[in-house]
Amino acid sequence: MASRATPSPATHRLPHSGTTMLTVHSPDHALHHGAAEFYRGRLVPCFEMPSRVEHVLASIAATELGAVIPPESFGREPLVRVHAPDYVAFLESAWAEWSALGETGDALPYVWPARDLRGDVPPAHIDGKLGFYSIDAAVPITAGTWTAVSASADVALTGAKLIVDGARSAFALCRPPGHHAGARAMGGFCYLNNAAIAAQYWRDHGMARVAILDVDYHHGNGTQAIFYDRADVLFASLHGDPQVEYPFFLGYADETGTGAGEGFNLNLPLAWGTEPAEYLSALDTALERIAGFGADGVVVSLGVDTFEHDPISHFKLASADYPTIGARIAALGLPTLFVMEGGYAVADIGTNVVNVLRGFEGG
Ligand code: SP5
Ligand code: ZN
Repeated sequence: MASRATPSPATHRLPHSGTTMLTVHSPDHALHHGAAEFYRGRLVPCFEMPSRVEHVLASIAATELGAVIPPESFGREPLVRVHAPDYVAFLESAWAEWSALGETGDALPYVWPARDLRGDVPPAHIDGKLGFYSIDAAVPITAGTWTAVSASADVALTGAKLIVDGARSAFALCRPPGHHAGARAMGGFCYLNNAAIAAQYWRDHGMARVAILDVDYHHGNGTQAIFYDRADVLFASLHGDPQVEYPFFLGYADETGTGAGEGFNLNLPLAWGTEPAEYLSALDTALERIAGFGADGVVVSLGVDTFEHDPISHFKLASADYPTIGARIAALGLPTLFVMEGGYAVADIGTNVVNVLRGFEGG
């Protein structure tokens, strides 16, 4: 019941054959194009830009990866399985409320309910809502943001459904990314948590245990928080040490889960300057934990901001290291959904992503 063509047994296998992995992509991502994010006292151009996706699509087209297909629409229901309904409503109405003020530039927050303030009362005014529902000022809301973020979630859900329907793997080319978005907060270029939405979809469609492997350079604080008290979804992450790296306030090794979720969260923080050998050793630690968990499937939060030339990150992976990551993930032998997260060395993103996927496919 695979939704893709099965190669005939007589088909001669070329060196990169077996690359039947479908990519799910929506052009609606381009409707989200923030101008600026707040960084060190000034507004700087957004690192998270539409051309990222175009580079990945170009690399897919230039290789022997499988077809690119559009997403189905899943509506609101799978979103509110991991996000609070009031947060989803905020994302949907934020631009209309902002533009009603007469503002024409991007919406950004400027005040947050930090310690000693009320964090339990959503304000009525859009200025208050922007802070209430965010962790930072790297999440501009534009006229097309809601269309883009809901399409990005549909991309992840379509990939998840392909696997429920029998595919071994799929690549959800999500944009905007998702792993910094919590149940009720945007942040770090993320609005809806695509990986978490996909993992929950799998739980709701027959998988008893789902693992999420987060290989983005930054800790997936939103994903961790969403599943922190649950034993049915294991979260394992390799990332820049939060003592010196965004998101700073989550991602430490002593965060192991709570309540029923105790023991089902694994953080492997790594120092600035981490070299490939040390990175791959940490990856093996995460993969061993996932193998021991007995997952029915694994969602990979695939950021390639671990690249040595990434403009905002500090690991030392080369393009030639990415096939190894894919191959080691494949060795789990599990249904695998790759969900695009970060990666800002724009011209190299395509090469690095396709290298992971081809490494997974054995190419
Ligand atoms: C999905 C994802 O990878 N989000 C990353 C969010 C990172 N936000 C902090 C950005 C800090 C920008 N640093 C600029 C350094 C310029 N040299
Ligand atoms: Zn990242």
